[in-house]
Amino acid sequence: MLPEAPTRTHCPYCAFQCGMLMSSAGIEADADFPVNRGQMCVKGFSAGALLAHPGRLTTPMVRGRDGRLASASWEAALDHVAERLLALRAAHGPAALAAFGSGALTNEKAYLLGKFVRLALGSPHVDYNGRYCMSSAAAGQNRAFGVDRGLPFPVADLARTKTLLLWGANSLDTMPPLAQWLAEQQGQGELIVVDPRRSETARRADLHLQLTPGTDLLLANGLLHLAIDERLIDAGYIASRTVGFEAVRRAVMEVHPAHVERLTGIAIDDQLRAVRRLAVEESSMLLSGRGPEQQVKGADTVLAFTNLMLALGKVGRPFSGYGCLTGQGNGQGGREHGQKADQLPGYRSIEDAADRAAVAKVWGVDPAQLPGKGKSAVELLDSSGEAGGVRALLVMGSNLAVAAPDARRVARKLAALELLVVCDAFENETAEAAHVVLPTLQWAEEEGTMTNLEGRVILRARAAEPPPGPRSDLAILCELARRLGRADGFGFSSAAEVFDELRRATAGARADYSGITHARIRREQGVFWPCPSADHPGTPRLFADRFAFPDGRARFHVVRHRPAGETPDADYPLYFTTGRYKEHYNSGAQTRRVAVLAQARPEPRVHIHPRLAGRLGVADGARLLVESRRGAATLSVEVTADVRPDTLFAPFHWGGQGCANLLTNPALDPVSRMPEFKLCAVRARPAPEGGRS
Ligand SMILES: Nc1nc2c(c(=O)[nH]1)N[C@H]1C(S)=C(S)[C@@H](COP(=O)(O)OP(=O)(O)OC[C@H]3O[C@@H](n4cnc5c(=O)[nH]c(N)nc54)[C@H](O)[C@@H]3O)O[C@H]1N2
Ligand SMILES: Nc1nc2c(c(=O)[nH]1)N[C@H]1C(S)=C(S)[C@@H](COP(=O)(O)OP(=O)(O)OC[C@H]3O[C@@H](n4cnc5c(=O)[nH]c(N)nc54)[C@H](O)[C@@H]3O)O[C@H]1N2
Ligand code: SF4
Ligand SMILES: [Mo]
Repeated sequence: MLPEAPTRTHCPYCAFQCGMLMSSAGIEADADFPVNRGQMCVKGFSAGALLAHPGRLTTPMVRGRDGRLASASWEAALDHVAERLLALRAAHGPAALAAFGSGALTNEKAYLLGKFVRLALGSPHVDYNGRYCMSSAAAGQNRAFGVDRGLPFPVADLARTKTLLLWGANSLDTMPPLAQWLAEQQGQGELIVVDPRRSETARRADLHLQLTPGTDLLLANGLLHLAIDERLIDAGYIASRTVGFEAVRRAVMEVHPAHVERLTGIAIDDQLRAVRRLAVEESSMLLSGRGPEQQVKGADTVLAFTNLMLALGKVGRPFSGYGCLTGQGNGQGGREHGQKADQLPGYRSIEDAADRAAVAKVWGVDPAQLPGKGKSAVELLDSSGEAGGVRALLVMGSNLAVAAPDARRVARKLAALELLVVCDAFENETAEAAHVVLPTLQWAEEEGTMTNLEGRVILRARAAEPPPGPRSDLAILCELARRLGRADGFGFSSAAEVFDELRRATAGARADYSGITHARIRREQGVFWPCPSADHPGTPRLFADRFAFPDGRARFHVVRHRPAGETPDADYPLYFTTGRYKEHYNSGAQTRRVAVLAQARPEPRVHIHPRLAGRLGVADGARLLVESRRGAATLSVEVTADVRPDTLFAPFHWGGQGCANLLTNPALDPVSRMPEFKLCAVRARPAPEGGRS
């Protein structure tokens, strides 16, 4: 049920968190919200279809002895979950219980999920799908700058930078309203895009560097080499604001431009043009997307970017610096408030005594009661079915069966769980494997705060009447905690109450929200963290004077190119990379159910260069069987010169035979534990007759 008068809220999908007005007349873009300024993409405009969707889950479902999911009352379903959790804990200890959260969750939900796992389950194991998304960028920024806020400046600053380099981000499809800021930027400066594919965004660029997949780190080191050769670096800045340059200088001087040209495929002239543009006097920015980050060397690649921008003296200067374009709706806040295996709210560390003490005090427990660090997402799931591994998993806001790497293995791991509980508004592919499915409210039906890609904390207001049946994730966690004998600390009756506790738990921490209130968010169109007190203005721009290390200086790190987890060879001669369509969102659990989006993009297609298509003997629309060492997918062919002749591309928004993650490599970055979604080796041939997706 939608209100008659328009209500201001925000989109359910990506980190741009467009402001929208909802009313019974439909959804309109909010012209006053300063990030999207009256624009939205087709996903946001059509999001209302999710609320009244006939396929929506309305009652809890419990799998019976006959193996089928059948409707159950809330009482019965919650009792059943609690009994099973208690029994598994008694038999195998608390570490057999775990939860898997999401960057789609509000700050309040992410916070409460972390608290639930540590106190009500008593387990160290909580992680979330941001591990698949932001972990490499986060690891890099933390190590270089001492804090990780995706963009250390507002989106509006992009329009005013002289050179904007988008590295492996296809923002025109993944954040379409950003186009208005890019158009302004190109009106007075230059846009450079690094992507192995001629994406929509690359098409718009003044310079497109179409590198060999997986060679980003080498190219970034090569650019720094040229910057040093050409005397473009800023010695004064390096001396006064950073530490560790000398070792990096020595390491990158061993990286010869001709070698870089050979491996990356980027001509030295183009390397030179790019680095000269980045070094321009006034201002420049390097922003990365998932292209270079979702690799086994993603965290080091981000450090190669921060090295470059620090050496050029850009970070913290007006309209300049390094940033990453956060992906999920609350991909930023979701990585700050304790649903990560090694983390407590406010970016506190679960391994730091002072941080543990601060949070334990707010939670009213002894710090010794807080478990230690848990397993990261892929490892957590991998431990299912193994001795000492996870036996019960509560999933809130992720469709692992489609979105996690090596989907066949994921299916086996989900099947090996003794208890899989999925909280979702829809029966997604992961819910199909669940023992219990709990129907949840959707974005516009409940209030909560989100932190957008700029670090701006916003309020997603309730704009629609909740239907009878589904419940809020917050209520589900509180109800389960009570049944697990932990009512204390879980007596919340609104998101606002949870937010109040979150504010206290983050006071004095790196991501300090203590000065942020709902009233301020409404009045100020969002408040940027850190915001340590009610009279603090918030912090739209970081690093102008200092970095978040005790000495205030940024860190250089020596990072070296290394091969991908898997590279093409005689058996699997092609690169396979994955990404997104404008019309679909992530695992597609939501957008595949929206008619206009499903009609616009009914299926995944594998993009293939005309030369390769000719060699394989497939034409547009034919079906191609793509195989990796882990599995096979059958996809319909889209012949396009936008991909390299050595590379296939497919979106990952579908399950079934066309699921891109049947092919991907679960190899992990050693630091960020990010899987290598952007790169594996495959072979391809026309699908045998009858091959369908
Ligand atoms: N329409 C739409 N928008 C979305 C989403 C969505 O699913 N659909 N999801 C949201 C989320 S969660 C995220 S994380 C963001 C992601 O936003 P982006 O990072 O923009 O999205 P991707 O398409 O995953 O990857 C970007 C580009 O990386 C390129 N790439 C592949 N391999 C390499 C490589 O080796 N090096 C380099 N440099 N580039 C490479 C791909 O060709 C692709 O064009 O989008 C958000 N917005
Ligand atoms: N091959 C390949 N795989 C990838 C990627 C890639 O580029 N290539 N990208 C990775 C990235 S960046 C990401 S972010 C992941 C995303 O992939 P997933 O983790 O699967 O995330 P989504 O598809 O966004 O959402 C999953 C579910 O959350 C539900 N949901 C939304 N909001 C809420 C809420 O408030 N509460 C509850 N309980 N449920 C909610 C939705 O209905 C949906 O069913 O995929 C990763 N997988
Ligand atoms: S999906 Fe992202 S860009 Fe599109 S309307 Fe929603 S918030 Fe805006
Ligand atoms: Mo993401």
